[in-house]
Amino acid sequence: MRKRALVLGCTGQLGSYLLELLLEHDYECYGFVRRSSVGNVSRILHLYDKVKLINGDLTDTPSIEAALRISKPHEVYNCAAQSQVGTSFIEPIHTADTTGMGALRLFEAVRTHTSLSEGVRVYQPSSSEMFGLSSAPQTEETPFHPDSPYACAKTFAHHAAQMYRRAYGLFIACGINFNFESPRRGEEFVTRKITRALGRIQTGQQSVLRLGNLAARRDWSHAKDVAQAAWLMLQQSQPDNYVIASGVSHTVKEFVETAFNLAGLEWQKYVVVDPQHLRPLDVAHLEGCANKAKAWLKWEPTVSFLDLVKEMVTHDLQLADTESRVEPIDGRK
Ligand code: GDR
Repeated sequence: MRKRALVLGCTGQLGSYLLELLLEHDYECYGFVRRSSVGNVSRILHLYDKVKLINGDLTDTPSIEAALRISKPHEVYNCAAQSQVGTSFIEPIHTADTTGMGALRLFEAVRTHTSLSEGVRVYQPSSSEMFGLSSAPQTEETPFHPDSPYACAKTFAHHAAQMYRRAYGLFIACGINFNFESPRRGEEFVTRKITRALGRIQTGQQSVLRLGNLAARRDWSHAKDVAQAAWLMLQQSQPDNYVIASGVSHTVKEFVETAFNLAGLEWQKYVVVDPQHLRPLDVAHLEGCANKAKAWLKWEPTVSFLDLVKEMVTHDLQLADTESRVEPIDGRK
């Protein structure tokens, strides 16, 4: 029998890579999609005829229950959230409602719904942001010090996942994900903001790149590798928590330098530190130790920092080049 998977947040970076992976493994795939008047499906357009999409929202319990009823999943991947840390300071309630309560609504819907809870396996993406100021390298045992509304919401969801395991025997596995990137990364996150700006600078469409904290140190891996880890977690006999990280960290400044060097540009000529992009609190150093995932899941990150930056820069230089050549038709001619 073909396995069925429901991917919440399937239009996002991680959700789209997960759909590809699950289709490769011959799953019958369902995607849970938030309605949007401007269209938010560009990352999964190439999968449209292979995935059944169900409209819904993590703030709306009946729509989650309907998605579970329709898809009858063996595996549920909760990739839906308000995932921007900076935005969470501006929209703390919305972030708590989607990222924190949204996960709880899903767990509760799985628990109470049908015969599902018997066999269904749930993947919950927890976040390295939960560690806050705990010193690096961080492991599954490192204490949490959430320092943003987003981190608080993720910590709540992480604890709820474990409580649902213990109280009801639900299979909920948590990937404690460090930063993960790709050419599909949203443009408001720092890596993609940098590579998109680089392309526009190269093609004369932008002259200045305004950034915030250049000293922040992050552990960046490829989103495809994180999708692979998520799937592996649900193939185990027991649910557990796993740090998913490359084990190497770089500062935002190092990302900028690497990207600009690849394009042959001097970053100092273009980058301006703008206080508007500083957060009220910003985690200084995140660097994960993924030994547990390596030992139990046989997971390994496959893309180095340099190859990740290269892939994003190459993609965004091409994209900007294409954009720069789009000329509206002059209706007078
Ligand atoms: P992060 O990712 O907050 O680590 O969370 P982000 O790319 O937004 O920031 C990384 C670091 O860069 C600094 N920074 C800037 N960030 C943004 N977005 N824009 C800027 O202009 C800028 N300038 C400097 C930030 O202050 C920060 O220190 C990501 C998200 O994907 C979360 O959902 C996920 O849980 C964690 O990674 C692990």
